[in-house]
Amino acid sequence: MALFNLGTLGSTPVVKNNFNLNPSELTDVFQFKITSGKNINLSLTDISPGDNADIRLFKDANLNGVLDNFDRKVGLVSNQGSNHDDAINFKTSPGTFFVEVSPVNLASSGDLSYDLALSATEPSGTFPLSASFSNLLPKEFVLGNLSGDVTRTGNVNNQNTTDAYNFSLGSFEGVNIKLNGLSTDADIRLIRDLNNNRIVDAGEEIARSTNGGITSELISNINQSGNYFLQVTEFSGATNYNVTFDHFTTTFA
Ligand SMILES: [Ca+2]
Ligand SMILES: [Ca+2]
Ligand SMILES: [Ca+2]
Ligand SMILES: [Ca+2]
Repeated sequence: MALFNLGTLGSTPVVKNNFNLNPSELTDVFQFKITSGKNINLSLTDISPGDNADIRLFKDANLNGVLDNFDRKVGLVSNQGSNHDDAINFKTSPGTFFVEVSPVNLASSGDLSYDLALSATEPSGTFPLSASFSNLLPKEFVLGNLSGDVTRTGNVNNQNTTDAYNFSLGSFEGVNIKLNGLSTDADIRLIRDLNNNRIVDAGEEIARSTNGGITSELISNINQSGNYFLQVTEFSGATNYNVTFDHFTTTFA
């Protein structure tokens, strides 16, 4: 096991690119602390083809500074198959945490590579009362190029504060995006990751819809071709949701 201590994690993403797992180094553990209540965001991307790694998040529950079997009794896991991205978004109280990256299977080369990004953003529900979106962009739900209307259902809660949908529009295509079916407040934000670093940088937010209560959200008339991420984010507690991508055609490219 390799252990990396990241110190105090804040909202600025910490990026660990091109890290490797292999039979002699099967697990990487990243240790960090947060000093007030935060949303911990983890994004495991660019897993090498043919490989599969998962991420687990544990709190140092017995406060001894070490990841041990006591801490492992409670944790969160993201275990998508193949080399699909893995993501965890956890609203939690202060403490020391451990992120464990471990392989499910190693390709014949026996050498798995991955990128990991971590951030701790301000949670919603406290002042200022604005939505708290993750600044990481895992491809959690891959819709591909939209060619017709798509509706997906999901749930956001304190153990999964954000869902990220990845889609693209071709020439002569557009989309209206609606979030409804809410039982508590949730919000949406649309991103174009122009520098393709899987992090939300200045100027990459296209639109957001952050109505209060259980009012539906709408981002309408998106009509530029390209790749997009839509984030669905908890604002005030657990809720199911329906997100609809209403596809239309345009007369211009
Ligand atoms: Ca411990
Ligand atoms: Ca996985
Ligand atoms: Ca970016
Ligand atoms: Ca809302």
